[in-house]
Amino acid sequence: MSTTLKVPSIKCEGCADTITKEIKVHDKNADVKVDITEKTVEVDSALSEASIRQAITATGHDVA
Ligand SMILES: [Cu+2]
Repeated sequence: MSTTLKVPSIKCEGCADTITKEIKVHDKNADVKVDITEKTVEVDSALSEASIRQAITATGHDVA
């Protein structure tokens, strides 16, 4: 299932890496695409949207 979330606090490649790694802690097979310009995170994974939101929030980023 693919979920796209808006994460306005994404500023750089470092943010993208941090978020990608944290999501992969919860699902190592997750396919994560971060668009730094659009500030979106697209996740193809078995994780629920709530779990993905929680993972992103845990990195200190805010999900819109
Ligand atoms: Cu950054």
